[in-house]
Amino acid sequence: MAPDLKLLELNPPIESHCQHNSIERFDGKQLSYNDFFWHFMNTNWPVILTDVSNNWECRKNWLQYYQGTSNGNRYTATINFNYLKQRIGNRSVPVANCNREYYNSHAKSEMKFYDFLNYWQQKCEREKVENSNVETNTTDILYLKDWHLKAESPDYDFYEVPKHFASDWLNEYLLSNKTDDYRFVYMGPKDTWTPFHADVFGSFSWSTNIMGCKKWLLLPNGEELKLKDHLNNLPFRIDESLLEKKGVQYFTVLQTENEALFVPSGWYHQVWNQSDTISINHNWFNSCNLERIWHNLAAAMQQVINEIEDCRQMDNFNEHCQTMLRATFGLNYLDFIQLIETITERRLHCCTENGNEDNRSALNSDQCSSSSRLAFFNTHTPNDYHIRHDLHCIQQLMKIMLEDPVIFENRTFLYRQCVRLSELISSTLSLSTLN
Ligand SMILES: O=C(O)CCC(=O)C(=O)O
Repeated sequence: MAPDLKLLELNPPIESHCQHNSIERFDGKQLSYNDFFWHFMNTNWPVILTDVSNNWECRKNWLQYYQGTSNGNRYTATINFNYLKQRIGNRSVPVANCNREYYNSHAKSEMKFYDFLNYWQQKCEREKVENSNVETNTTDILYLKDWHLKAESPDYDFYEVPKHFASDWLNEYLLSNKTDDYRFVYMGPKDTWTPFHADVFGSFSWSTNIMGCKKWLLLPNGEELKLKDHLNNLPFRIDESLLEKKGVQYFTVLQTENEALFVPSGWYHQVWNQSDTISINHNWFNSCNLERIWHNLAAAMQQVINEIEDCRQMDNFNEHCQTMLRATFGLNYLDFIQLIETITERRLHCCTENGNEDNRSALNSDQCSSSSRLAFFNTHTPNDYHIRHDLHCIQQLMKIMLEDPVIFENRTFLYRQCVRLSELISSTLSLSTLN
């Protein structure tokens, strides 16, 4: 049976002078997709959404609830270690040691899931014992993070992507290609933490707390530059006193259970788990931060070119640069244009389903054979304005990309792809009504 799709209703922006100066909380059921899109994603400003995970399987089953607590809550949640073991099994999981620094990150290793859970359970039990003599400060503090549980177990529906975060071109592309993904589970005892960083490619991220409390320090774009040392390096860790000393503007967020934080593109942040915490996180981009991603990619390419400038005369210089770019940035020009091509074709297909035969034949035959509506994460479907807006933004991007010296000067496959996509979009749509 076809899934019951929820509409992502996007409307043209209404002229508003939305000036942000704090990070607000909104009820996730009350804030419309349209308002989130224009006021937060499109202005690249953080927001907290409350009550987002009420019906998620992981909230029901990964936790155990006890009635009556000292801090005024009616229920206290603890981790249901037995359920996790039985439902997920004893597979290898990625673990960071938050007490060990390794090349500007935490030392990482693989361990068996049951071993991690046993470590965590014993830590919880030790901490429950009053006046425990066990020294915890100097030992390993293990954080299960960046775990691709959903990709490993695609049939296990332990959460749903909130509608606000459903327009996600990165995972849409990767999942349609059945390759990697940027959907993660994080589980860690109190005092686990993530060092100072901005997210991969300059993507957005969302993080929903299934249990526990995270403290975030978030810096608006560019404020991190005040923290660079004489070698242009950013610090591994920050705290409020450092930020105050350097005159850095920042926000502190305490994210509690059942809340989602939207982290904008390029905002540096550091995160501490204030208590035992489990969260689900995605990295993503879409029409709102597409140009930022492209500019980051082009800047990373320029860095690669500068590094091997003295080899410019060698054969296939550009290909070598692209290989290095993929190794350092995680994406190169070819990967990016392939992603944009997939996103474009999936949207053009919706526009041409009953229409233009010429464009239909120019599209990938797989896309054309499907008569289903475009659905994000099998749940959310964009309205027509949304589809046209996405295409319009891609067309704007193609203009920018065609001016990039690497693409313009080489006039190779990449150049032809940009022209092709731009022409396909133009001939399919009358875009004059879009702002
Ligand atoms: O929760 C954490 O430890 C880190 C999360 C994070 O950095 C992110 O979602 O961007």
